[in-house]
Amino acid sequence: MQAKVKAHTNIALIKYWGKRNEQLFLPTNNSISITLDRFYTTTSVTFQEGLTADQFMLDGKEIQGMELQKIKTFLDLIRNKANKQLFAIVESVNNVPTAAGFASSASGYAALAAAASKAIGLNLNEEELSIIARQGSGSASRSVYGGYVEWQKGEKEDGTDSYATQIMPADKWDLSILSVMVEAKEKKVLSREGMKRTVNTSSFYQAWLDTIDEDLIAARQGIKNRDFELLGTVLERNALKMHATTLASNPPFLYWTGATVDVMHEVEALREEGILSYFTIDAGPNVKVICQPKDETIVKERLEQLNCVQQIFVCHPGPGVEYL
Ligand code: 2P0
Repeated sequence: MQAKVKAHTNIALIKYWGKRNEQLFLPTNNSISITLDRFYTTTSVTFQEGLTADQFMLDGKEIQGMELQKIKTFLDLIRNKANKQLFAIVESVNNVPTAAGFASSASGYAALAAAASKAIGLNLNEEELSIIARQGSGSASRSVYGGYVEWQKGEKEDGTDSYATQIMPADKWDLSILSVMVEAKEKKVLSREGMKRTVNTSSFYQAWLDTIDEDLIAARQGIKNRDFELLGTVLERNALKMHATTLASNPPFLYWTGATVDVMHEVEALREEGILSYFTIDAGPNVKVICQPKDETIVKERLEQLNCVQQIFVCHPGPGVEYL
């Protein structure tokens, strides 16, 4: 009763920013992402007779307290689905630079969902797996698949139609995603708390909801037609809109620093010179810059010249969950 899985992080092009049901992780809107090749979590799960509690090892260290409780609650979903009440040993290794603004929750819960469900003997298809992963962390629903992915918000209140599907595999369109690390400080408002405050108080949140469909339509079309300018324009606009909702929250909050804005301006300058590149920003100060592989070297060089840039990690579209 053992399985080992590797799952990759993803970067949202159209953001998941708000839940309609916090317990089931049901989002207010669909989101679209690219699964990345370079950053991943490897997790092995062993269900065993005779254990008296779940055990969780992360990067070689035994984890207790709240983090262990979260894993236990998540494993309960899988135990209940399989109707088997056995405890597990979970061993995870993160290859994710969390300081660079990548959350390990997407790859972490996608890997855990796949490894635990296989180990316990559930034979889930990708949609069922996505539904389980979603209940660990919303963005994990997308990391089940490789390449270009859309998480359907679903209509039902029980969450059975809220899962991700693949728009296009990774090998159909290569793009360069440069993760530009400007600062390694802890973020002030965690994304879970930030999206909650936004939903509850932002005077711009209705505008976010009113315009999400047009962004989704443009992003899907940009991906399917491999129209980089169309995709880039909409992903940048969508990220700025997400951050505008935080500014109109009560109390308001801003994830950017001066360095974030410097990178944004450099991306704009590159575009004015005819080098197409676009930025997106998640719940922190770091920036992801997306360009075509032919421009990867020049974009990286130009961004490295900025004093505020500490490090740049270059990623490309990558695979979904892999059973090892
Ligand atoms: C996203 N983010 O679509 C958005 C954009 C951050 C900004 O998904 O509460 O860790 O675990 O469902 O998935 C980060 O939030 O939140 C996130 P939970 P999650 O990638």
